[in-house]
Amino acid sequence: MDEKLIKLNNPRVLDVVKHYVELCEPAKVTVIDDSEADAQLLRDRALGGGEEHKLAMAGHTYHFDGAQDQARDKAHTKLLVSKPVNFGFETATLDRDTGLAEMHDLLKGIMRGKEMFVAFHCLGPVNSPFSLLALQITDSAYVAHSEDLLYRRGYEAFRAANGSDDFFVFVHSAGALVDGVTRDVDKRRIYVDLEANRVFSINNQYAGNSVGLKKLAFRLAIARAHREGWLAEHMFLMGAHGPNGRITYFSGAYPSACGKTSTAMIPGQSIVGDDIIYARVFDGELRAVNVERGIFGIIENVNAEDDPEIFKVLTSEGECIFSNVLISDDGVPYWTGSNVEPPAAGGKHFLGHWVPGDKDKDGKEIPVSHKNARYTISLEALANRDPVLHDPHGVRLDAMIYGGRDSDTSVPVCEARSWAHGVLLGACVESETTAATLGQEGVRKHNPYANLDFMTLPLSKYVADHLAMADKLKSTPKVFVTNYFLKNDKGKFLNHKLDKKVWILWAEKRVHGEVDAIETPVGFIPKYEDLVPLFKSALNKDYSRADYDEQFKIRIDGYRAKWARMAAIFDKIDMPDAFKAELKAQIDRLG
Ligand code: SPV
Ligand code: MN
Repeated sequence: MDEKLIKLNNPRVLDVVKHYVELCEPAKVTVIDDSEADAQLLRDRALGGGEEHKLAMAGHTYHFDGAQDQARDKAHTKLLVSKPVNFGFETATLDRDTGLAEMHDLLKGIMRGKEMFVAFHCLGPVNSPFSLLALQITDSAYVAHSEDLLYRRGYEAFRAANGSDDFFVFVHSAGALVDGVTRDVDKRRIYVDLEANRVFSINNQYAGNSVGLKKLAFRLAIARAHREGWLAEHMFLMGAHGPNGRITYFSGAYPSACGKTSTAMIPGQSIVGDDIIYARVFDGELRAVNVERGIFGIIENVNAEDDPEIFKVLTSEGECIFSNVLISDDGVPYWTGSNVEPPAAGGKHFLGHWVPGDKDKDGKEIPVSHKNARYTISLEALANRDPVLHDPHGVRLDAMIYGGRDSDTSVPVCEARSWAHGVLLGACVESETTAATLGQEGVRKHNPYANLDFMTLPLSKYVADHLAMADKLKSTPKVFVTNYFLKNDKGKFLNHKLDKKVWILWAEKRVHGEVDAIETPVGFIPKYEDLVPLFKSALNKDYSRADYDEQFKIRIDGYRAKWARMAAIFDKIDMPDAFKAELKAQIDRLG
């Protein structure tokens, strides 16, 4: 038995590891502790095993997921349930016994000839009342390496937990590899076993499927938070910098392609995290931490002008894993929207060799990188990282934002009338499909709290937990909704990308009661005269009355249509009475 395992003095850890060693039959088992030597071992193994390759820049590597493994596999991610559950929305479930039996068969011998890594992590800062422990078993050094960049090391935290059996378990296998890429994606399965706080994930590498600590742990955490009276949210966490050095912490939930990372990265502000938070009440205050310590971010459109901080990290020495981008013959990564021309000779692409102008079988041009191509970096690398990142007490959350994508109705920023109204607005987040996704453009997708893909609770319970926060808090955070995508009738955006800085700084002032607002049926909107000085100081722009009128007019017909859509959805779900009353009041006000 491995000495590092024995030292943990944890019977459950020993049982779990023994069980999966016997079942998966790896050729070798390597236990990872918090040492730099073990982190280096993972980097070396990822390179040696062909899952990652070196790039020209020191510390940079690249990884390809297979052509069929480029995004989260919703259809094969299933919640194991012992009896049918009415979630109030579509979610894939599977009878627990059936799922466990199937998984047992699939795991049998899956690691033959491979090395099994056993790694320990802490979700949230170490030595923190927010944090949870997680044990990852995987045969993918790429997964273990990614987790080392994205999560805090937790071997010592496990030791300190003194034999506690309270930890999440993730069992992953990339399955058979060809050229470092999963072969049997048709047998990809991700089974979430809420009852045992564990998740199985096999025959995949894309981090949204494979990295247990990310969206797999998040699903377990949502259910756990409900049981224990706290919140696990699909939210960024950032410090908005107000007057005289004041920092006000905002969290925000946005469906993908709605501006989440760019809001967390607004110039002049500070980032704590870009994806997942845990929030708890202490002494009547809602406080939050970033569960992660890195970013697994979409690389498309990251360029020197729009994302200068991230672009700098991606083009400087230091640890960074690029996935599914173009790799030139001289080991330089290229991606769509970087404002850097790929070489005429092309290079290696996740689909094979690629040269500019290559077309797919339908005659469509193949882009430089996959639209979900990613970078994996540590937050430490970012110059705008907030120093509170590892504070075990977290930060006081003063505001929450729900961001949608709507071309024709919603104003750029609007403050909810109350906490309960904010809970309603979060439940009614919608995002229009963009040209970048398959299918028709401009179709509105309802995505409550930007959390639909990860919800492991009936929506009614999740909403009830949010409503109940009002009774536990001395004062509730202010809630805002944003829409960066309003267009005029000629299809032109009404706002510049950087305008979001003004909306956030306005919201920051609202939190502190420093600016007034206009009450409308849908919430409070900014006054023109308060935005003018913010546009000037933040962006050095003269903001015109005509622009304001166009952006902030209340498009009653569009709003009525939105709330009719919402009423139709929520009529079919058994929601809490307070929620139904809020929804009715919203519709009545618009009437
Ligand atoms: C998201 O899709 O919300 C992400 C990336 O943050 S993934 O890891 O795929 O979930
Ligand atoms: Mn996410």
